Amino acid sequence: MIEILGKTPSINVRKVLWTCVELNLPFTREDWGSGFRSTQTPEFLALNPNALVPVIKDGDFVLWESNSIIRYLAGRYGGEHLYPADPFARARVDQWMDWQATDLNRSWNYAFLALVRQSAAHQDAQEIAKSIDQWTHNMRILEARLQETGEFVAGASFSLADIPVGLSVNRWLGTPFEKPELPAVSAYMKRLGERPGAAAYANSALT
Ligand SMILES: N[C@@H](CCC(=O)N[C@@H](CS)C(=O)NCC(=O)O)C(=O)O
Repeated sequence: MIEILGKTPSINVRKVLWTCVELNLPFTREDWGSGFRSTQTPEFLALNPNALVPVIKDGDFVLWESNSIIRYLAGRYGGEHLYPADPFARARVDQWMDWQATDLNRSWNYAFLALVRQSAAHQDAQEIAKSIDQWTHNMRILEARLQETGEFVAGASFSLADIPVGLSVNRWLGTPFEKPELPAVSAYMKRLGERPGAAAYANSALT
């Protein structure tokens, strides 16, 4: 049984939870991270020296970094339909997963901490506006991509990349500021919402 360490408000933890649902993989989960058990304890740091969630234990095998974890789970537990072996198809999935973890994630950071987490250290109006601009720019890139595929981010079928990207769209929708119409993104979220993993972990109760 896979053990997941991490709280559900964490988007990175929810990547792992949603992947388990897609793979029909049983798991247990413990609440770790700010607001729950501290990741700064020697016990947790021995598992992940970065003091970040998620961490998984699969028997004696311990792994951190959410995207590495979901690639591992797909690779070990029959997820070739989510993470194809063909190098071209796999590279396209990796491209969008890495884009989410770097450019997209970086762009929302300030606005999300200010407007959703209400962080006192993130209340500079100019920085909020800059973050919203960059986030919107990236969401327009996603809109163009989804108009092109008409289905999912890596192509015609659902893939591992739709998990981080879908969770990110959910975060976009759940962060309160004026947003442009992005019709292909809206249709994409409806499509994803039909999946039990998305219904559980990419919904309006969780940003
Ligand atoms: N690159 C890491 C980032 C993990 C991360 O930033 N986790 C946050 C929660 S989303 C965290 O653990 N924050 C510290 C805490 O909650 O104590 C990954 O993708 O797994």
